[in-house]
Amino acid sequence: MNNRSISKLLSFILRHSPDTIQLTLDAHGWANVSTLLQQCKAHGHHFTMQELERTVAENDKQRFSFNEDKTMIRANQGHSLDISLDLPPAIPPEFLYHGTVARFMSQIRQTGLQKMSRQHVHLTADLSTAEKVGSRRGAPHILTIRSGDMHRDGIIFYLSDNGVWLTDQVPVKYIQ
Ligand code: HQG
Repeated sequence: MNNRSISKLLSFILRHSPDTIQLTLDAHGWANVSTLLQQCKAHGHHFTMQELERTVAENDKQRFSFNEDKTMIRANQGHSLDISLDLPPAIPPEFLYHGTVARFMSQIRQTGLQKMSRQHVHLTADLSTAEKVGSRRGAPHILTIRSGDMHRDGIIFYLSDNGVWLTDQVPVKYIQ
């Protein structure tokens, strides 16, 4: 399988639906690598450890991490599954960005940014990433978030292993 197909499959399995291949994740989202390979194969998705290592290493957003001895793997962010990434709270930069689309704006203006089907609201420190995230749904609409003020007001942020800023929600008053 090529990197893109493996990455799409892993995103689905490790973030949303390990059950579809009878895989179990631990409380922090880690899956056993040999069980993953075996269960993927049993469900018609055959790829080797070498292909998996290549996909993880070359992934454009570094979506996945191995543990030290490569016996476990997890998605770095984006879960809808109720797992705890077990990240330490982190101090955000003064401003962060969120890429969305115009059609969501009236609701966002009323209720702020909500995590919707995922475990966190996803924010980014660079505008170009926010533009890419927004473009997945149409013409991107970029929101600037006063994350420094949120932090000083006691709202907790986490930084995923692939550099995505995560928080529970962004109340309207912090959206510029
Ligand atoms: C919107 C990708 C209405 C929000 C990206 C977004 C990211 C609201 C959508 C990661 C709302 C949720 C996550 C509200 C938020 N009312 N709409 N109150 N609050 N929304 O996919 O941030 O490529 O769950 O603006 O790069 O788009 O998969 O979140 O449009 O890092 O690795 O509801 O997914 O990563 O959509 O994307 P998502 P997202 P990967």
